[in-house]
Amino acid sequence: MDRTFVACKPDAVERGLAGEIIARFERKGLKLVAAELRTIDRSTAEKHYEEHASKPFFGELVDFITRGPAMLCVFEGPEDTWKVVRTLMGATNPKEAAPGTIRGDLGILMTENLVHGSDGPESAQREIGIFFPNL
Ligand code: IDP
Ligand code: MG
Repeated sequence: MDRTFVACKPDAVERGLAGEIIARFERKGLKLVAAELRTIDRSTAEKHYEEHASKPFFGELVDFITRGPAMLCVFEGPEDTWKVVRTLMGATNPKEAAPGTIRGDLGILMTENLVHGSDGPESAQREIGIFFPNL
């Protein structure tokens, strides 16, 4: 089985949408194998998003992801689980995300786009290791 990392971001938890988001992945056929409601600390957030460290929005992104509890999850499926998750998430900018996707149905702002999913098998392994080192 193949695993990936998902986070229902603080905006999703604030709006009471963590259950809705998790349910969409479950209905697709993915299995929830780990979950924890946790406020991510700043150094963990900076490590998680290190690929964006040089971007102008990095500070704002770290402020956002650490502003309150996020629902951190690991999902498992038969293959390419990261890709299945990304398809259900929709485009990064919710204004461009297709209807039927999480971001397309539930969000408007790029800075409050509800959900994170690893973008490949290597980042899935890396991010599971950051957030669930004992898994
Ligand atoms: P992804 O979440 O779809 O993988 P990334 O390009 O990895 O998108 O960006 C990480 C997160 O950074 C996005 O989900 C979004 O919250 C934020 N972000 C990306 N681009 C911008 C931007 O241009 N302005 C503000 N925030 C951004
Ligand atoms: Mg990304």
